[in-house]
Amino acid sequence: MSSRSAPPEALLEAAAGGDRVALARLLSIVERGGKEAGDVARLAYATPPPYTVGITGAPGSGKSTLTNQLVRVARGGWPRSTPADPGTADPVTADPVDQVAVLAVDPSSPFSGGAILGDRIRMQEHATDPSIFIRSMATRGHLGGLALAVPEAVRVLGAAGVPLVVVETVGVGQMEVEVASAADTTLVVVTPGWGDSMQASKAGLLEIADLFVVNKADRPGLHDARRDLEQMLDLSAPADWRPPVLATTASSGEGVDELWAAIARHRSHLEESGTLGVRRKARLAQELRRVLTARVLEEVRALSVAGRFDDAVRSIADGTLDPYRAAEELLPPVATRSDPLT
Ligand SMILES: Nc1nc2c(ncn2[C@@H]2O[C@H](COP(=O)(O)OP(=O)(O)OP(=O)(O)O)[C@@H](O)[C@H]2O)c(=O)[nH]1
Ligand SMILES: [Mg+2]
Repeated sequence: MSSRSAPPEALLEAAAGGDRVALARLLSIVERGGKEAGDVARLAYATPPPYTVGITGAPGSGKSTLTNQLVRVARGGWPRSTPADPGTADPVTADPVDQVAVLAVDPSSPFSGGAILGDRIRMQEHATDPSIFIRSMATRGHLGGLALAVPEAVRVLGAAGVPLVVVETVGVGQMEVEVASAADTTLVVVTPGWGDSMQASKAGLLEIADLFVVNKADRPGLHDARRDLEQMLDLSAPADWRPPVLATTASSGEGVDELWAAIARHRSHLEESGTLGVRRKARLAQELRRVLTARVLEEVRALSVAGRFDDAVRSIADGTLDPYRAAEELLPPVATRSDPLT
């Protein structure tokens, strides 16, 4: 059977059995969006989500190198750490991660070129490892497409049996932040000397970061970067989780074990406090809002090419109609439509 024409059920079954081509096809469907993506969603959302780690930060800060290292460490399993003993990662792994998927997301680029090609090369040491699945996702035309596609892709990976998904996003703009924060644990990567260049985005970063990573710790300025972040955290409203600031040298792997242990601690914190469920629900609400928005925009697009639209424009030009009444006629207010949820 050619999996190109295979129904989503068959593709997902094959993907869960380790068929990477089937998994890649499912993700391509999700990336394209539309009705087929909806059919895949019906299956993907029936399974609980995988644990998701988001990594964001300025271009070139070392996210891919860090992801590469994290994947290596994660394959050893979740470190055993208890709240009473948060500093140490037990070398005996409690819960080996038998599969890891990496989604490299580039909202700034409509093509899977440049930076992502570089990522592929950096991830090559894992390329032949059957337990690691790497995929890049770029914007395919429609605005907001990635914000819809990435969470669905994560769910597809989960439904295919992948317990851990790392989502790397390039950049620190609004879209990147939205994509990155669609994770259970969000890492914000900065480098020594980051402060001046990212002044404007500091507040936004603070909002999404569960952990700060000062990467390129081998470069001068580590101390200042850490102090800068700690001061910023001091000024923010106290919460039950204060994002720790970790230092890594991704190119050598230094600090990555500690980073992984900190991710595990954050996960334990979320699970034990019940925050994980609350946050996931909030993200689902956000996702549903996005899907609704996309539908409305689709309707608007369809309306604006219909004959009735041109008629309305003519009437507005004649002075017999105004844009607001025209809009109401073309798209009746929600209250007057039949409510699909009742
Ligand atoms: N000195 C030093 N260089 C590093 C470190 N980590 C990464 N690099 C180098 O920094 C450059 C960028 O690393 P990437 O991992 O591609 O950074 P990135 O954040 O994924 O980059 P984009 O995806 O393009 O935004 C590469 O040349 C890395 O080898 C580090 O800890 N120390
Ligand atoms: Mg990268």
